[in-house]
Amino acid sequence: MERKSFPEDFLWGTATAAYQIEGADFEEGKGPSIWTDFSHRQGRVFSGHNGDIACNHYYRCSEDISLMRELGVNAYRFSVSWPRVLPAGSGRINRKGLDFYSKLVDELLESRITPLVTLYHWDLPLSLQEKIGGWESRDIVNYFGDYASVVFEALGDRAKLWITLNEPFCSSHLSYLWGEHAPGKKDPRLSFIVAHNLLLSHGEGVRRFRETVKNGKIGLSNVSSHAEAISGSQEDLFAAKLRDQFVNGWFFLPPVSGEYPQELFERLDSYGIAPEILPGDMDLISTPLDFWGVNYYTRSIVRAEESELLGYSEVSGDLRKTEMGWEIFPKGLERFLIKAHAEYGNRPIYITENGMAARDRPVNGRVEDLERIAYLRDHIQAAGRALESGVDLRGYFVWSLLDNFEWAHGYSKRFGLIYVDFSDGQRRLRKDSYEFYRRFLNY
Ligand code: IFM
Repeated sequence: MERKSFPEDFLWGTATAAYQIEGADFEEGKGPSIWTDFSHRQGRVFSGHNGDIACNHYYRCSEDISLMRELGVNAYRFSVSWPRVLPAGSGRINRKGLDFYSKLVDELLESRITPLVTLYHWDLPLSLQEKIGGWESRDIVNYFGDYASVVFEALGDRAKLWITLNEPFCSSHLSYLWGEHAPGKKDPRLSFIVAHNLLLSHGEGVRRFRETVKNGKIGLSNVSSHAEAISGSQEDLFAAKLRDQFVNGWFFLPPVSGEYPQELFERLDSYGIAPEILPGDMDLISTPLDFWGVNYYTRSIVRAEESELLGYSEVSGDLRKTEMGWEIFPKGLERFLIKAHAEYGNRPIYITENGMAARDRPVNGRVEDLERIAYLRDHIQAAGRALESGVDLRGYFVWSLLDNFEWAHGYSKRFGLIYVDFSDGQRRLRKDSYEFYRRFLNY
């Protein structure tokens, strides 16, 4: 499948997130985030890695834009660091922080690269965690709204494509159910409260957007997983449904239907951990959004397990796996896109993340990441097939432009099209997959 099989205005890009690439974590007026704190706590992140310097993108931004220009992308997805803009989470604005993003947007536009801006990709200002418990408190909704308004006002005259939150599934459950991400708590009840507050904040973000940004579009990027039952038994099929509701439905349905998925909600309710819904909550959550961001990496296979909180357990599949241990299943992307198109409010869709971690090593100045090339080729084809089936697909963003700080895995997992040598001044080296994508985009 070639680029010309896709619509001419299709967005082809790469994606990154602030804490994963920027570095300069204590510089230029930036405040600490919950990830600054978490990564500096012993035993939380692989080998004690942290985002203090990361890819040093804050200081090498122009070089990274040149690399994108050479690549031939026409879009770039990045996130704004809330504590870089509002060091204490609210109140005083750090002008240097806003200027950084403003210049980034200008340079992208000069390079004919459309910016797709994510407001929140997991780096909550630490002061809000300490002051109100972060996402655990409903008060966060207004704090997020105020932050969103500051950023919309600063960039919204030029940046027209926006995402409120990246993967609220992770900021709730990875952070609060399994405790693997900041702030590292393990409390099922809290994790569903956090998920609810994230969705409320998403709605508030969309509301503020309509007040401020003219001719813009805003959406939500979700983890998107294709769930399969291990057998055709009724119990396993129901388990797959619960898994689908937990990962996908919980975050894809309420914004378009104003309702949580019924079966999972009832199950949580029976354990006394369903979130409390106040009058007006679901109206705010379902403030109409313009598009979906689909972040697709893998599938999951499940079997019924009544003793588990969520009614299922995951089974390891036998397909080839990436360095993250995730099965490679491009067909799942096609199926998920068709499902999202049919079940989640018939909105335009951007694949806002897709890519794989591999054990990349430079040999004589070259990184031959053949598996990644195959992965990208097969997923782009799957996206093309979904488009042919009638899905309103508008764009595809490779995760990621650069090798970067992969959260609890630190720098041990490499997702980039560009190799970053973290032991040699963050030197960049184009991998073979960069060359593959460049050719795909240019011919
Ligand atoms: O690196 C992450 C990104 O921050 C969110 N989505 C998944 C990616 C790979 O794990």
